[in-house]
Amino acid sequence: MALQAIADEIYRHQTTAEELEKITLRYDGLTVEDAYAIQQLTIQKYTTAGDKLIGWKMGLTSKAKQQSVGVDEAIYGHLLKSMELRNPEVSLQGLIHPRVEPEIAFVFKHKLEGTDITPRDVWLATECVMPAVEVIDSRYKNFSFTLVDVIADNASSAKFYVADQAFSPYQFQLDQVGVVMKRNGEVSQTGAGAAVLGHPVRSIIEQVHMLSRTGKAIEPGMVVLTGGITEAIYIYDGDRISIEFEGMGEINLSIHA
Ligand code: 0L1
Ligand code: MG
Repeated sequence: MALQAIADEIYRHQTTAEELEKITLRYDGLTVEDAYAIQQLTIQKYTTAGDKLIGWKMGLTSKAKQQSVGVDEAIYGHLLKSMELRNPEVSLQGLIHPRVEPEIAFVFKHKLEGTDITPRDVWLATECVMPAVEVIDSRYKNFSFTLVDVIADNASSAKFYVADQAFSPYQFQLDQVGVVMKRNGEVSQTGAGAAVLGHPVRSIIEQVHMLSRTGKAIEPGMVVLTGGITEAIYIYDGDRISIEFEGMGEINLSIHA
Protein backbone atom coordinates (compact mmCIF):
# COMPACT_ATOMS: atom_id res chain seq x y z
CA MET A 1 0.00 0.00 0.00
CA ALA A 2 1.28 3.47 -0.89
CA LEU A 3 1.41 4.84 2.65
CA GLN A 4 3.89 7.57 1.66
CA ALA A 5 1.57 8.79 -1.12
CA ILE A 6 -1.32 9.01 1.36
CA ALA A 7 0.91 10.85 3.86
CA ASP A 8 1.95 13.31 1.13
CA GLU A 9 -1.70 13.95 0.30
CA ILE A 10 -2.73 14.49 3.93
CA TYR A 11 0.24 16.79 4.54
CA ARG A 12 -0.80 18.85 1.52
CA HIS A 13 -4.34 19.23 2.88
CA GLN A 14 -3.09 20.04 6.39
CA THR A 15 -0.80 22.77 5.12
CA THR A 16 -3.20 24.30 2.57
CA ALA A 17 -6.35 23.97 4.74
CA GLU A 18 -8.29 22.32 1.91
CA GLU A 19 -10.89 19.74 2.81
CA LEU A 20 -10.37 16.12 1.87
CA GLU A 21 -12.70 13.16 1.35
CA LYS A 22 -12.08 10.26 3.74
CA ILE A 23 -9.03 8.36 2.53
CA THR A 24 -10.79 5.09 3.40
CA LEU A 25 -13.21 5.76 0.51
CA ARG A 26 -10.29 5.32 -1.90
CA TYR A 27 -7.94 2.99 -0.03
CA ASP A 28 -9.46 -0.29 1.02
CA GLY A 29 -8.09 -2.40 3.83
CA LEU A 30 -6.05 0.22 5.69
CA THR A 31 -5.44 -0.92 9.28
CA VAL A 32 -5.01 1.12 12.44
CA GLU A 33 -1.27 0.29 12.26
CA ASP A 34 -1.18 1.64 8.68
CA ALA A 35 -2.93 4.79 9.88
CA TYR A 36 -0.30 5.40 12.59
CA ALA A 37 2.42 4.78 9.98
CA ILE A 38 0.80 7.41 7.72
CA GLN A 39 0.60 9.81 10.70
CA GLN A 40 4.31 9.23 11.38
CA LEU A 41 5.25 9.79 7.70
CA THR A 42 3.25 13.02 7.67
CA ILE A 43 4.97 14.27 10.82
CA GLN A 44 8.36 13.47 9.28
CA LYS A 45 7.53 15.94 6.50
CA TYR A 46 7.05 18.70 9.09
CA THR A 47 10.21 17.86 11.00
CA THR A 48 12.23 17.63 7.78
CA ALA A 49 10.98 21.16 7.03
CA GLY A 50 12.31 22.34 10.45
CA ASP A 51 9.45 21.71 12.87
CA LYS A 52 10.00 19.87 16.16
CA LEU A 53 8.11 17.19 18.09
CA ILE A 54 7.30 18.62 21.54
CA GLY A 55 4.70 16.20 22.84
CA TRP A 56 1.66 14.03 22.30
CA LYS A 57 -2.08 14.34 22.44
CA MET A 58 -4.72 11.84 23.31
CA GLY A 59 -8.03 11.97 21.44
CA LEU A 60 -11.42 10.28 21.64
CA THR A 61 -10.92 9.87 25.39
CA SER A 62 -14.56 10.34 26.39
CA LYS A 63 -17.39 7.85 25.89
CA ALA A 64 -19.42 10.60 24.19
CA LYS A 65 -16.68 11.23 21.58
CA GLN A 66 -16.04 7.54 21.00
CA GLN A 67 -19.76 7.01 20.42
CA SER A 68 -19.97 9.95 18.03
CA VAL A 69 -17.21 8.38 15.89
CA GLY A 70 -18.51 4.83 16.45
CA VAL A 71 -15.36 3.45 18.10
CA ASP A 72 -14.46 2.13 21.53
CA GLU A 73 -10.83 3.16 21.80
CA ALA A 74 -8.78 6.30 22.29
CA ILE A 75 -6.24 7.51 19.73
CA TYR A 76 -3.12 9.67 19.85
CA GLY A 77 -1.41 12.30 17.76
CA HIS A 78 1.87 14.24 17.60
CA LEU A 79 2.21 17.80 18.96
CA LEU A 80 4.62 20.00 17.01
CA LYS A 81 6.26 23.26 18.07
CA SER A 82 4.41 25.10 15.29
CA MET A 83 1.05 24.05 16.79
CA GLU A 84 1.58 25.78 20.14
CA LEU A 85 -0.06 29.20 20.47
CA ARG A 86 2.07 31.69 22.39
CA ASN A 87 -0.94 33.81 23.36
CA PRO A 88 -4.61 32.93 23.91
CA GLU A 89 -5.53 34.06 20.40
CA VAL A 90 -6.61 31.87 17.52
CA SER A 91 -6.30 33.10 13.96
CA LEU A 92 -8.68 31.28 11.63
CA GLN A 93 -6.13 31.59 8.82
CA GLY A 94 -5.01 28.16 7.72
CA LEU A 95 -7.86 26.37 9.50
CA ILE A 96 -10.89 24.70 7.87
CA HIS A 97 -13.64 24.27 10.49
CA PRO A 98 -11.89 24.57 13.84
CA ARG A 99 -13.37 23.58 17.18
CA VAL A 100 -11.99 24.05 20.69
CA GLU A 101 -12.03 21.80 23.72
CA PRO A 102 -10.73 22.18 27.29
CA GLU A 103 -8.00 19.79 28.39
CA ILE A 104 -5.56 19.13 31.22
CA ALA A 105 -1.94 19.16 30.04
CA PHE A 106 0.81 17.18 31.79
CA VAL A 107 4.44 18.29 31.50
CA PHE A 108 7.10 15.63 32.13
CA LYS A 109 10.50 15.69 33.82
CA HIS A 110 11.26 11.97 33.35
CA LYS A 111 10.88 9.53 30.50
CA LEU A 112 7.83 7.24 30.57
CA GLU A 113 7.83 4.12 28.45
CA GLY A 114 6.64 0.54 28.38
CA THR A 115 3.52 -1.52 28.65
CA ASP A 116 3.16 -1.76 32.40
CA ILE A 117 2.79 1.81 33.60
CA THR A 118 0.90 2.59 36.84
CA PRO A 119 -0.56 5.92 38.05
CA ARG A 120 2.36 6.03 40.52
CA ASP A 121 4.85 5.92 37.64
CA VAL A 122 3.02 8.79 35.96
CA TRP A 123 3.00 11.01 39.07
CA LEU A 124 6.71 10.40 39.70
CA ALA A 125 7.52 11.39 36.11
CA THR A 126 5.28 14.48 36.06
CA GLU A 127 6.74 17.96 36.59
CA CYS A 128 3.43 19.84 36.59
CA VAL A 129 -0.11 19.96 35.26
CA MET A 130 -1.60 22.94 33.44
CA PRO A 131 -5.00 23.99 32.08
CA ALA A 132 -5.00 23.94 28.29
CA VAL A 133 -7.22 24.27 25.26
CA GLU A 134 -6.91 22.31 22.06
CA VAL A 135 -8.02 23.56 18.64
CA ILE A 136 -8.98 20.54 16.56
CA ASP A 137 -9.56 20.85 12.83
CA SER A 138 -10.21 17.64 10.96
CA ARG A 139 -9.08 17.92 7.36
CA TYR A 140 -12.02 15.72 6.35
CA LYS A 141 -15.22 17.18 4.89
CA ASN A 142 -17.86 17.75 7.58
CA PHE A 143 -15.61 16.22 10.28
CA SER A 144 -16.70 12.88 8.78
CA PHE A 145 -14.17 10.08 9.23
CA THR A 146 -13.52 6.55 10.42
CA LEU A 147 -10.98 5.61 13.08
CA VAL A 148 -8.33 4.96 10.42
CA ASP A 149 -8.98 8.32 8.68
CA VAL A 150 -8.71 10.38 11.86
CA ILE A 151 -5.53 8.64 13.05
CA ALA A 152 -3.88 9.25 9.67
CA ASP A 153 -4.84 12.94 10.00
CA ASN A 154 -2.86 13.22 13.28
CA ALA A 155 -6.02 12.90 15.38
CA SER A 156 -7.36 16.22 13.99
CA SER A 157 -4.58 18.17 15.74
CA ALA A 158 -4.25 21.80 14.70
CA LYS A 159 -3.27 24.18 17.53
CA PHE A 160 -3.11 24.24 21.31
CA TYR A 161 -2.61 26.73 24.09
CA VAL A 162 -1.34 25.98 27.57
CA ALA A 163 -2.24 28.50 30.31
CA ASP A 164 0.39 30.59 32.13
CA GLN A 165 0.04 28.93 35.53
CA ALA A 166 1.50 25.50 36.32
CA PHE A 167 0.26 23.43 39.25
CA SER A 168 1.72 20.68 41.35
CA PRO A 169 0.37 17.30 40.18
CA TYR A 170 -0.74 16.70 43.80
CA GLN A 171 -2.69 19.92 44.26
CA PHE A 172 -5.97 18.86 42.67
CA GLN A 173 -8.03 15.73 42.34
CA LEU A 174 -7.98 16.04 38.55
CA ASP A 175 -11.00 13.84 37.87
CA GLN A 176 -13.07 16.22 40.01
CA VAL A 177 -11.94 19.50 38.45
CA GLY A 178 -15.05 21.08 36.97
CA VAL A 179 -14.87 23.00 33.71
CA VAL A 180 -17.25 25.61 32.31
CA MET A 181 -16.77 26.75 28.71
CA LYS A 182 -18.58 29.90 27.57
CA ARG A 183 -18.90 31.43 24.13
CA ASN A 184 -19.42 35.20 24.23
CA GLY A 185 -20.61 35.02 27.84
CA GLU A 186 -23.11 32.17 27.32
CA VAL A 187 -22.43 28.78 28.90
CA SER A 188 -21.83 26.34 26.06
CA GLN A 189 -20.32 23.22 27.68
CA THR A 190 -19.66 21.93 31.18
CA GLY A 191 -17.72 18.88 32.32
CA ALA A 192 -15.24 17.43 34.77
CA GLY A 193 -11.84 15.76 34.48
CA ALA A 194 -13.49 12.36 34.96
CA ALA A 195 -14.74 12.64 31.35
CA VAL A 196 -11.16 11.78 30.31
CA LEU A 197 -11.06 8.00 30.63
CA GLY A 198 -12.28 8.32 34.24
CA HIS A 199 -9.18 10.32 35.28
CA PRO A 200 -6.62 12.20 33.13
CA VAL A 201 -3.83 10.04 34.61
CA ARG A 202 -5.46 7.06 32.83
CA SER A 203 -5.05 8.91 29.56
CA ILE A 204 -1.29 9.22 30.15
CA ILE A 205 -1.06 5.50 30.92
CA GLU A 206 -2.96 4.69 27.72
CA GLN A 207 -0.73 7.11 25.80
CA VAL A 208 2.45 5.40 26.99
CA HIS A 209 1.08 1.94 26.25
CA MET A 210 0.07 2.93 22.72
CA LEU A 211 3.42 4.63 22.06
CA SER A 212 5.28 1.53 23.18
CA ARG A 213 3.78 -0.45 20.26
CA THR A 214 6.16 1.43 17.97
CA GLY A 215 9.05 1.87 20.41
CA LYS A 216 8.17 5.47 21.31
CA ALA A 217 7.91 7.15 24.71
CA ILE A 218 7.04 10.33 26.56
CA GLU A 219 10.41 12.10 26.79
CA PRO A 220 11.54 14.57 29.50
CA GLY A 221 10.26 18.08 28.73
CA MET A 222 7.34 16.86 26.65
CA VAL A 223 3.77 18.13 27.05
CA VAL A 224 0.80 15.77 26.72
CA LEU A 225 -2.78 16.89 26.16
CA THR A 226 -4.89 14.28 27.91
CA GLY A 227 -8.19 14.71 26.01
CA GLY A 228 -11.30 16.85 25.81
CA ILE A 229 -13.16 17.39 29.09
CA THR A 230 -16.28 18.53 27.23
CA GLU A 231 -17.57 18.30 23.68
CA ALA A 232 -15.61 20.53 21.29
CA ILE A 233 -17.37 23.68 20.03
CA TYR A 234 -16.98 25.45 16.68
CA ILE A 235 -15.28 28.84 16.75
CA TYR A 236 -15.95 31.86 14.53
CA ASP A 237 -14.38 35.25 13.86
CA GLY A 238 -15.00 37.60 16.80
CA ASP A 239 -15.81 34.86 19.32
CA ARG A 240 -14.53 35.13 22.85
CA ILE A 241 -14.24 31.73 24.47
CA SER A 242 -13.73 31.58 28.23
CA ILE A 243 -12.87 28.32 29.92
CA GLU A 244 -12.91 28.17 33.70
CA PHE A 245 -11.03 25.29 35.33
CA GLU A 246 -12.30 25.04 38.91
CA GLY A 247 -9.48 26.21 41.20
CA MET A 248 -6.99 26.38 38.32
CA GLY A 249 -7.98 29.68 36.74
CA GLU A 250 -9.49 30.69 33.42
CA ILE A 251 -8.35 30.72 29.81
CA ASN A 252 -9.80 33.57 27.75
CA LEU A 253 -9.39 32.87 24.06
CA SER A 254 -10.07 35.42 21.37
CA ILE A 255 -10.80 34.28 17.85
CA HIS A 256 -10.09 36.38 14.78
CA ALA A 257 -10.05 35.99 11.00
O1 0L1 B 1 -8.70 15.62 20.44
C1 0L1 B 1 -9.65 14.90 20.10
O2 0L1 B 1 -10.33 14.20 20.90
C2 0L1 B 1 -10.02 14.86 18.64
C3 0L1 B 1 -9.85 13.50 18.13
C4 0L1 B 1 -10.41 13.41 16.76
C5 0L1 B 1 -11.88 13.48 16.70
C6 0L1 B 1 -12.37 14.81 16.26
O3 0L1 B 1 -11.77 15.43 15.36
O4 0L1 B 1 -13.42 15.22 16.77
MG1 MG C 1 -8.30 16.95 22.17
